[in-house]
Amino acid sequence: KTYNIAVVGVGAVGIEMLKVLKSRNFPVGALKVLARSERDITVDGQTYHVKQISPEAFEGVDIALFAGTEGEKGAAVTFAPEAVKRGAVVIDNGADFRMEEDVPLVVPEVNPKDVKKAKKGRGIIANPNCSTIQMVVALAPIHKLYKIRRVIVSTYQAASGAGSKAVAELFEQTKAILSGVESKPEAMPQRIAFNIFPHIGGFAECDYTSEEWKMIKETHKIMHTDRILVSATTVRVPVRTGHSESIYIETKKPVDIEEVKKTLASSPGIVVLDDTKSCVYPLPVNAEGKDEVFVGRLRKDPYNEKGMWMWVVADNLRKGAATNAVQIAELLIKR
Ligand code: 2RA
Repeated sequence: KTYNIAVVGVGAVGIEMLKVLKSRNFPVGALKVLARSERDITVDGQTYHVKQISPEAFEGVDIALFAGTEGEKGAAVTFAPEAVKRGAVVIDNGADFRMEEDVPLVVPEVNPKDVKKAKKGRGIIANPNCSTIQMVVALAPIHKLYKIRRVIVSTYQAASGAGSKAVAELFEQTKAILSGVESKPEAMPQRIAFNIFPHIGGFAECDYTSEEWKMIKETHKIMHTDRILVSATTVRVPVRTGHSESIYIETKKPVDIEEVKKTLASSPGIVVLDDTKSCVYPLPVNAEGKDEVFVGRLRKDPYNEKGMWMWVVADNLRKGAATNAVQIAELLIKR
């Protein structure tokens, strides 16, 4: 059996969705690629005809993957209900529906059963924010072992999380500065070349950014508990693709770090890279193009038997966006 798929949006995430559908051999029947304007695009040597989005374009579509644009009231607000009306299930990578009660927010390794709620709800499943996805994949098995009480996380987020224009800015600015020319930020709030800044999204409640609130609220929704006290600082770094996170965890029961390593290594979607003697730990350059979440630098807090650290890296365009969305589609067709 095959399924008719629509991919909406051909920015960094939309392109990755096309690649992931192919690399995971998703049983695609007819494929529609939709965007604001009609054109042809080439991805990995294959040409796709992009049609202009309209309500009628969703006729006959079984699953619509919206690539989503962070922070914008994107195409999903207008067109997701139109797609659902015509019988499709929508998987939306944007932020518009994530916190709505009748829209499940799903990470297949953590809360796969929540996809069921889509039918009774609005026919929409939300894909979480990239920095949340990789964190909860690594937290969930530890929560099962010891019950997590508190999480303190600092992120090191790549330029591609802010879109293709931000990646171009990283490259252009780096070249400009190396040639002695100053260059003003346009796609990002501060200079990114040879710099980092603790500012992702807009500033919101209690002086946390919207990205930091996403890591708190989305974690609670996905893990079905608001008793994990999450506090985040989100930082943009001059990396092309691959978000990294330094995560401190406090648990209810004492931590056995060898047990954590074993459990994470056998958990779905996780690769443990943790051999400090040989300088092995996860790196964004190695995670680029991969679907898994990489975990390393696992260590106990020497001053707290219920405390531990880990370093978590994933490709923000793949597991942080496109791969997670396609995995949700895989869950749907299994049902
Ligand atoms: C970022 N949160 O890295 C984003 C993308 N989803 O800016």
